[in-house]
Amino acid sequence: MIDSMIQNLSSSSTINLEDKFGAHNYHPIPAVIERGEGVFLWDMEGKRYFDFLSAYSAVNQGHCHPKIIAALVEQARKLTLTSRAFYNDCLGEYAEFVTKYFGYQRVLPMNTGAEGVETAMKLCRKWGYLKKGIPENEAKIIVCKGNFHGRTITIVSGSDDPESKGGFGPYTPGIIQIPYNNLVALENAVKDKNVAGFLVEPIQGEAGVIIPNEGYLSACFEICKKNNVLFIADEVQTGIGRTGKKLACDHENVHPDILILGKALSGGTYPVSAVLSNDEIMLCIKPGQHGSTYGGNPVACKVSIAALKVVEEENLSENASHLGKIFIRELNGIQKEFHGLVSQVRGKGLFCAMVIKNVKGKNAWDVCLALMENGLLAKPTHNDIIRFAPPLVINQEQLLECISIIRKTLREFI
Ligand code: IF1
Repeated sequence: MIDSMIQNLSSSSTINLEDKFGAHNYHPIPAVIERGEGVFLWDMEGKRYFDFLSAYSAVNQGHCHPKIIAALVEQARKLTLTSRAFYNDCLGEYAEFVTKYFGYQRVLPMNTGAEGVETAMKLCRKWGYLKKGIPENEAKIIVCKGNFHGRTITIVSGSDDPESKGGFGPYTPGIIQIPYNNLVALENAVKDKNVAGFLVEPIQGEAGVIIPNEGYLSACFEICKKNNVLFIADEVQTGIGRTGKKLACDHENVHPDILILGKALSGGTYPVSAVLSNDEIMLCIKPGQHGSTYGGNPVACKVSIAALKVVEEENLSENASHLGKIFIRELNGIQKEFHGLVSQVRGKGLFCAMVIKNVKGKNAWDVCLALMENGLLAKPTHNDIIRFAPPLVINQEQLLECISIIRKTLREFI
């Protein structure tokens, strides 16, 4: 009976099931995706879409990349999980590969981006007590207004977004908010000798692809170094080729003291995150003081190696840089052509956003519904901003086709 029910599901009946039996913690664009390949997604009725969200930059390598899936399947048939109670035959190889790939001495493997951020915060505090001499329980971490680092109670304790934070108190103490892209604010905040670290997104993704001034990151790094404060980069969304470099920090030659990765670390095939640092910082955490059941599991290790190799073999950072220049040039042209509807466009590599004015009672959500009808999937953030972030495997012909879809769609609103 159950099988027959499942076989007859359609998009609308699937949505109804989720609505009836699932938590209501999301309001998705009403596309029910059944299959993905490269830059494309297909819904249950077989309609094809260009994916311009990439699962928030987790699918940089394209949906179901054959080499990553092969690594996943091969390892899954052999050994999936031992926990860290024992060694497994993949973690050593992965630890060497990923630390050399990003230029660090050590990696602490976790699963989700939020776990990576929590790990970095615990590591930073521990370093503050053991190495900086901050009095116990007095360590502070600076974060930026407009941040999004995940949804745990400690992480939202540093959020200024009422949707993410409201109603989840009491909050974790020791997190200081300063304005993003404001060096004076950071210089003032680090004067507090109990500050252990500065946690920052090189580009604020959820805030709407907010790109700081040229030189902001390198200046922040220098302020942190001068004040013995750890510079912690959350590259969960900006990393692994998205902005046209391996890491967004690479645009300013900044080497974070602690680097947080997630999402595309597995090419969207498996929850994999990682915290990278040097011996002096990473070895502050001793056996039994941190970890997780799945952290560093064999499947995650093999999938992550395959996912990172794909980025190099297919020159995905370079492709994002090259096509990103074309994309932002075309978006600037679209902004001028539709200036009554589009107030701003911005982007770096294939990490772009368009700010939509409310026109005739229509908003960014309506534009995304129309884009969906025209075969392109994107989703607004903060009501008026549409993020455009296709998989980095997109080619120029596909990008130009998507630019035509965006133009065609906007014409429907003027
Ligand atoms: C959702 C937002 C994006 C992140 C950065 C850590 C994490 C994220 C810079 C945590 C995760 C995801 C979460 C996902 C949607 C998406 C998102 F809209 F929520 F804010 F990308 F902007 N650091 N971002 O962007 O990683 O624990 O999710 O693996 O919660 O709906 P995670």
